[in-house]
Amino acid sequence: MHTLPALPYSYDALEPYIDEQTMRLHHTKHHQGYVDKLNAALEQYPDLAKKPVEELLRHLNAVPEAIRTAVRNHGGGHWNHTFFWQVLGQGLTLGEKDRTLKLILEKNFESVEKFQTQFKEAALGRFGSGWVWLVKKRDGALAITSTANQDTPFDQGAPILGLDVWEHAYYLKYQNRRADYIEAFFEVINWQAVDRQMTHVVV
Ligand code: MN3
Repeated sequence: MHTLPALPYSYDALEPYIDEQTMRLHHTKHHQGYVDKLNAALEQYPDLAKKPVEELLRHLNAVPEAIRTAVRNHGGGHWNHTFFWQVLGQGLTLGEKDRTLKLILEKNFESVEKFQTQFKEAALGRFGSGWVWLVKKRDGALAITSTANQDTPFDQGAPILGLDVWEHAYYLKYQNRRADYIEAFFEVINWQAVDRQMTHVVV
């Protein structure tokens, strides 16, 4: 059985950038919903239910067709949100401690500002629901990419940062103003967690 992981901070920890009510609903209703539906899909497949969700998502073609779409959507939803909660946090700016990461961003995007501009463009350009990612490719270079719905970016590289651009992630506070939500996101990135991803991911 897959379970909803606890948030690594309180529901109001990201105020005023991401509001408490959105975080509470997002975690206890949306993320919980993906976990429940993933478990329901796997109920008749005890061998698959034992595997880490990432393994199922990386080998979707090996998942029986009867539950493949459910695993893709709800398993993807579970993995994506679990990852998303980890890369959020306050007071963890891209400062001296993350100098290496800053240099890596500068090497790949010229400057942190240009990285943010490109990331924002990708987030605004994702039509409908989906995610925007910073991924580390096999050659070690970083790239910004986006996926529809709850699809994961594993085929494009190892995700080291992600942003949920589904309306449920921002509508209560920002309504149709996705751009404002993206700007707010830049204020609550846990750069130490991103740095950890960068150092430890296996592409
Ligand atoms: Mn979401």
